[in-house]
Amino acid sequence: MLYGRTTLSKFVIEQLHATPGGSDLAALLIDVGASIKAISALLRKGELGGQLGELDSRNVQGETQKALDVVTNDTVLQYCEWGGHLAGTASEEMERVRAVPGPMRRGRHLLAFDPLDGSGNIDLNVAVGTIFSVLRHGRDAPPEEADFLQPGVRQVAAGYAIYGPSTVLVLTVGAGTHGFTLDREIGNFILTHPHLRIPEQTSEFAINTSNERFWEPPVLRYVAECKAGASGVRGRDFNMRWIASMVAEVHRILMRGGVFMYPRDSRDPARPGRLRLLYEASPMAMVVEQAGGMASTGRERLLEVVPGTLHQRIPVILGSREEVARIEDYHRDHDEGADLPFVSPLFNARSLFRPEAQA
Ligand code: FBP
Repeated sequence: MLYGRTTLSKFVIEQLHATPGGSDLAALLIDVGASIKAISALLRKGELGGQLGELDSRNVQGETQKALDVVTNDTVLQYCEWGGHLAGTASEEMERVRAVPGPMRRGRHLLAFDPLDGSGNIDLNVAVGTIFSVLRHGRDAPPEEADFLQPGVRQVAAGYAIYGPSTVLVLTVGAGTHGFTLDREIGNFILTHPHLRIPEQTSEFAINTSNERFWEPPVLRYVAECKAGASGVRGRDFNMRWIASMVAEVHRILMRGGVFMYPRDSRDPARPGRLRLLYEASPMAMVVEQAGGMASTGRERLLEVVPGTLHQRIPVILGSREEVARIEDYHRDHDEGADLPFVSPLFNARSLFRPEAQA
């Protein structure tokens, strides 16, 4: 089979050889691929690997760290720092930016990553993933936090790996989104899903409805319409999914369409969203846009948001283009006060939106 013969290495070398800095980026992505193979091998052992369970430590977000959060973070560093292509790294598990330590050679790229997204699922044997984003480092000095604070449109590569029944690496270098399946027997990622396209329409949505009382009216309006299905304004039934692993949600959307929301909520005013901009939202937004989908905060294109801090959180709405555009319209209606006829029934008849919950 033709596609079975294109390895990740061949693909990135062919895609990037003619672009400035392309060989370095290709070499870095091959190292990222190697780290993903190592993580995949580790995760497959499950309980037998002796690495499951929680640690006493917390990460910078105050979340309890799993042993595997730390091990997988170290794995990415070990595989990617030595090659001379990276200037520094930032990760969910590291409070500060880490410049590539001497005597290793320092390169011109920055890698931001979440080594084990959905790690709450790891003990349950449910799919988890690694998310990564590559930016350029434009100066000779070791990188600092400010060097990472670039909007997602400046990413030169982004992607994720999903560790499920098979391990799949999904990658974009700005020319479409492509999926590679790990062939464990030969140890290579093989191009199996070239030019992924997200269907523009969908009847599937993913959101954690236990947060409903904290949502804003535009999200309440959208979800209420989906739930009303064929009996409501959408005139057709919708289906809901929630895996609690963003990688698994995004992967499903790439395979068959859908919309994923972790929207702004009022739980904690200091945290307008749950997901981290630099190493979760931005790379997924690039993957989704390059596959013909759309990624938004509800009020602006995710890829244009300029990060203010390394671990900034952001509302995320992404997936099938027509649905995300619709949800953006609902935010616009709300901000212009044009949605009262739609949200007032939510106040009155169905009690979905309680103003006191928004205070
Ligand atoms: P971690 O990176 O800490 O695992 O958290 C991110 C995440 O797992 C996302 O993948 C997912 O969308 C979300 O948290 C699920 O959170 P919850 O189900 O608690 O709302």
